[in-house]
Amino acid sequence: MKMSFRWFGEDADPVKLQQIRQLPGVNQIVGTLFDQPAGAAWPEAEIAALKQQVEAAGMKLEVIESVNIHEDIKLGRPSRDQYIANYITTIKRLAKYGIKVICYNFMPIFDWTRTDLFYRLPDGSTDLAFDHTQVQGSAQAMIAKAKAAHDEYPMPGWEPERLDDLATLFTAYEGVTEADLAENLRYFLAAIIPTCEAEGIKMAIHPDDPPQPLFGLPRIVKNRNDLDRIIHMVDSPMNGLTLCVGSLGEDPANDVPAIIREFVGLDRVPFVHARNLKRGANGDFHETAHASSAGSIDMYEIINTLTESGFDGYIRPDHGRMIWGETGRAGYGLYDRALGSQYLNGLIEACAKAAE
Ligand code: CS2
Ligand code: MN
Repeated sequence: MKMSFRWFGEDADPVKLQQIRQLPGVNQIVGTLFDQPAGAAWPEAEIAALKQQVEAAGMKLEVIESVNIHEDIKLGRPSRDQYIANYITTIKRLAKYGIKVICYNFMPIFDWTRTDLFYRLPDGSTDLAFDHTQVQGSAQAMIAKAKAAHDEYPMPGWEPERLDDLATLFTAYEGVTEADLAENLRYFLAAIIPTCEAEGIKMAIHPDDPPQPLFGLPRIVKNRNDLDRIIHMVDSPMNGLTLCVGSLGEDPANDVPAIIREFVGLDRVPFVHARNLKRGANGDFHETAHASSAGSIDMYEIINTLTESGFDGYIRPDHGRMIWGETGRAGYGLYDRALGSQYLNGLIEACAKAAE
């Protein structure tokens, strides 16, 4: 397994490459061009510069997270073909600079959704949390509520400057069913996978987070059956999954070790996100430190199952707590993800040696 660390770029990330470089056994950066809007063809010069920065710091750049999907592709609008053409251009340019895996998601309107970015844990640290009672009601009611509130920290995706766009987007999704969204994903994959095959790039779709429908929007990457449907939409080793332990694990009905065994066994998992969380009732949860003892997920079982299944792809710690007074991007500070990387490396070494 190749231990990696997500980094948002020199301007967007308070964490420095030189700091990541000092983590033992972390040799891979999961990079992105943070400023590129969904639908853009990524400029080659910026890809080249990112690669150069990472290599100058003594690490490798082989995974990109994320190349975001334009809403017109998810909605199946006629204009999607132009955005798909741009996506293909981006794939070719990334391949030219040695990228092997692209992590992406197919969630309408929002990426991950949390109701609290500063949930306080008993040890005084903070982490991300989800409380279903705060996301009840229609999209219209949610928008009205968000407009009336003057929160210092609105829910991610519900920032005041985005609310008018949100209303338009929600209208566009009226009547779009799960079957429609799945068909639009299939159309996208059918268009891009031949290029991925030619260029040697694996696509790795990220699960919906949380893995349940929200605000009446369709969700199609929630559980084992969804993943099974996706890998068969276009039956190619380049059409793969990001196995996000935390996202899938938020639903107690998901048997994450069984999902690992099945899809790693099929060689469809190029990328793993490893994090822990504590589940509450009704789909509620808060995130925790990575250790098994901190949350509901047995991380030893996760790493041991990956080892037994022969997983040799990229893995990274996922969201971390904010500890030791660190400020910055919630979920993506240095300290707790650094601890997570070392804990995971310990489990990986122990499981590998036990299997020898
Ligand atoms: C990530 C996602 O921060 C996170 O939760 O796992 O934002 C992920 O990068 C995207 O969904 C992938 O497109
Ligand atoms: Mn994830």
